[in-house]
Amino acid sequence: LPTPGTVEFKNVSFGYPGAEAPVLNDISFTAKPGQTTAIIGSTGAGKTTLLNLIPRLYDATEGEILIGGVPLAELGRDTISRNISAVPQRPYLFSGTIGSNLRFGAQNATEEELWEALKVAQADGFVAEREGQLDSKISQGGTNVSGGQRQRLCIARALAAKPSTYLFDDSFSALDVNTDARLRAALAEPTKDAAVIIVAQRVSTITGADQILVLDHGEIVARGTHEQLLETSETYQEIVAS
Ligand code: M5T
Ligand code: MG
Repeated sequence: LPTPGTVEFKNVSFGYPGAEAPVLNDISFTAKPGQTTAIIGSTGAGKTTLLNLIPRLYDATEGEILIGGVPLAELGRDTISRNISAVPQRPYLFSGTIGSNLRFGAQNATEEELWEALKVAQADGFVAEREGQLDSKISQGGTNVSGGQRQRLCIARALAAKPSTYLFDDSFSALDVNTDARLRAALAEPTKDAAVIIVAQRVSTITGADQILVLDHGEIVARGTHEQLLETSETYQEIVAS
């Protein structure tokens, strides 16, 4: 890819098949490598839908999405999945070992690399305590680990794949504030050359973002840094106050 990582939305609109009203309206932004782009907005605003368009879970109804300057439609599924790691809002583990779950998308990762990813994701501690460690079994759907552990294992899985673009859908809100802060600080180094897009519930998760997009009813109603938005956006002020 010419400029790997860059995600560009050009006047993107989207409606779910069969639904009357569009869920996203005329969305334009660029998420650059080495930067964090945050998306915040009330429930139902369209944050997950927006993220899901990037790995082509759905295709935009109007407009265009480019990755590394290339329209999504021209990139093969393989290229897309090799370059993008997405941590979904409801992260999923399949039955198998912790190691095999982490190697999904990173088949050749060494054990050392897996532990490194676990460490960044603040998951090394509880994995080390489990009998068998990387070989310990995960039940179907990951029901034998807690929700927060599942989330951190999925973050570790995303890191192990070493993609050029990261998508985190509300991946930090199940964590306590301290773990959230530690995890995001640890993420800085391994994601330093990647485009990182974070959907967040908590403002504290994204105050350091290079750009924050405020999404409301499928539209970007404001954008800027935390400091800029505090001055310019009533919607953002309401989110901060809530
Ligand atoms: C935005 C509708 C949803 C809402 C709007 C995922 C999904 C959503 N919707 C569908 O009709 N079908 C679907 O498969 O689209 O929903 P969202 O993108 O999930 O919003 P969000 O991520 O900002 O909300 P939340 O609660 O995760 O903060 O009208 O019904
Ligand atoms: Mg969502």
